Amino acid sequence: MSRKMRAAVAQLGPIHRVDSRDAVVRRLVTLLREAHGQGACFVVFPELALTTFFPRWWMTDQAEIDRYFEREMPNTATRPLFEAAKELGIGFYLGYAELTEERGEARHYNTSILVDPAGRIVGRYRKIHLPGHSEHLPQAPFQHLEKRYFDVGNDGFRVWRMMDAVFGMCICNDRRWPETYRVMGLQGVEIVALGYNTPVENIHDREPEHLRMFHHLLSLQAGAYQNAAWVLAAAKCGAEDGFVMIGGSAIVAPTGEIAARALTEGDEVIATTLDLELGDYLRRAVFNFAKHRRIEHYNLITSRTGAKTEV
Ligand code: CDT
Repeated sequence: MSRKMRAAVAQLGPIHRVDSRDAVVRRLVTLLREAHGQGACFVVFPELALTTFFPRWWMTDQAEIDRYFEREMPNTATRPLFEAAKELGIGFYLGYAELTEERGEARHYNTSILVDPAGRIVGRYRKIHLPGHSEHLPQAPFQHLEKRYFDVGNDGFRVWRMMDAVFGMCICNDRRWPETYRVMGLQGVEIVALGYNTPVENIHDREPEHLRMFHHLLSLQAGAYQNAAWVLAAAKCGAEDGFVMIGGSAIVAPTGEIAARALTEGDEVIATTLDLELGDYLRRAVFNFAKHRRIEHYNLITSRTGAKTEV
């Protein structure tokens, strides 16, 4: 039986520090309507889609930091997005900064949610591979303070069944790590949704700019192919207060081929029809995990974090 689903990725251009949540949500609703107009029943928005990419700014006042976080979801600002989704019958993935309490202590997560076409939150993911640093780097052109502002996610890499397909989620830097996709692949993931904010410049090690886009697409394509899944990746991009991030939002097929790709560095919707059978065929033909994986040789993957040369 052929299983097809039309899905979209909604790329966001820059969000500046002065931009209000209400203004951003109006943009998200416009993109959601456009995705629906293109026939999509699911749309992916970026990481931290409600604010500027604030980890680039050094801040010491916790109240100032917390202004970038959401204490509940939906809330007053985001409710119009949930209502529009319900009205149109379209599901979505949304990234945002989550402030919650665990055992009486404040916790800060870089979070994404999976929302069904009735506007209900059916899944939550908290970013696990937090990049960057926690100390102030005054000489750097900008900061990348995810390790300072966020706790490491504590929900693992899970999957959810929605609209007769198996969905997984990850966020930005997670897409570079093969373990991210494989843990979901082992749970039969068919569609991996992810959002990202990737600066054009790598502040840790100078590298040619073209490699930023190359490594982004390489990661998506390898993750998709090796796990026979569709990968839907949404950028927040362009120059936020002068700090430029890559575009390149893409929909990648389980074959590893790019099925659709954004052309701009602004608000843009791309859509394609996902043939879920394509994943089924690859899971039978090449990546039949049960038949070919050799877990007795994979122990180091979970017992060792850093590389160590012993010869
Ligand atoms: N947001 C995010 O995770 N960005 C990282 C930048 C890495 S360079 C410190 C990324 O992997 O794109």
